[in-house]
Amino acid sequence: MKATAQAPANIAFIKYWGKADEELRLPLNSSISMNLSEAYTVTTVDFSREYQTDSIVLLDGVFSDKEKERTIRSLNRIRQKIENNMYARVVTKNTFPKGTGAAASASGFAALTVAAFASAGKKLSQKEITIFARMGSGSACRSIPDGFVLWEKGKTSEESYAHSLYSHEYWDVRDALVIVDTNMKKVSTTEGMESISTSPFLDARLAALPGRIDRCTEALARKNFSILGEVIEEDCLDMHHVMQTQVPPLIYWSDGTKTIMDAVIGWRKEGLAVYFTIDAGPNVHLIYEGQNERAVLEKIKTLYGVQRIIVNKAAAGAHLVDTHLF
Ligand code: 2P0
Repeated sequence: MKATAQAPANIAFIKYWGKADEELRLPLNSSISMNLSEAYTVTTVDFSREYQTDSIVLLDGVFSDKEKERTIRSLNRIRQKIENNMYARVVTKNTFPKGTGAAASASGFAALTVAAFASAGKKLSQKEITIFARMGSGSACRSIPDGFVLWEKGKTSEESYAHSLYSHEYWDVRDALVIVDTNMKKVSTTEGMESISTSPFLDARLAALPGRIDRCTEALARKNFSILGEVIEEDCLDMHHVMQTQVPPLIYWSDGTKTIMDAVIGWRKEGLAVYFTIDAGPNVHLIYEGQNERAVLEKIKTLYGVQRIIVNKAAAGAHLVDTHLF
């Protein structure tokens, strides 16, 4: 039976960087994110006896062999759970450029997991679905629940799941994803994380994280935007500090990235409440409240090197939709 799911990308306020267990994708730390309304993946899965093999197609793009293998490993875990040996046809599309730090793997594995279980007619709890999505790509578990999401690191696979802290309607926080570079990143996040322990600053990061998680959840609870923005920026810079001091160093920033970081700090001095965060790529997410959108967009337009801006509100989590891709 065909089933189609739509899943948002998410932007981490407190980042996931480093695994305690590579195979299960258990993270070294808990993380917090917001789902993005305009950056999402739609995936149709059809498990059927008619197919002799799995086929995986990305519309408007190309999957590498590695990515196909990883998708098939996810399908295998799902087949084991549903006790079924049927092959699947998978067709997927993204609304945003792949490999730009816009977390296509998060929305991709979230949509795949929801569509695959629905195609097999298997109902799981949301918690269980986040666990299966996590094994595809860690950050994918955060794209399943609604709105503002906490991924509990947990010590075992069953304990490492994501849940909603607040719905997408709770607070009008926005994320303007400023694209300065659409080239594929050179080092994948999975590969990059493998050498995290070579950074002399990892221990300091891990020691600071529980306090940061508390500050972030408290800022959300109180809707205190300046505390939220400060902790988001602090954690972004801290994660990139670790990345940049790994061996070999991972430097995801380009000139365009730094131009925007500097500009944001300047705009704040002028009284505009906007903060930046950056994932494993050169593009910059600007975080601000809805009431400041016009002012933020006016400012971005003055910058050199901006290719595209994707303005996001907080979004619902992964869900089934009626229109199939084939
Ligand atoms: C995050 N990132 O928390 C951080 C910020 C990248 C930088 O989660 O190996 O693609 O598939 O579990 O989920 C990217 O990590 O890594 C990520 P895998 P994933 O959003």
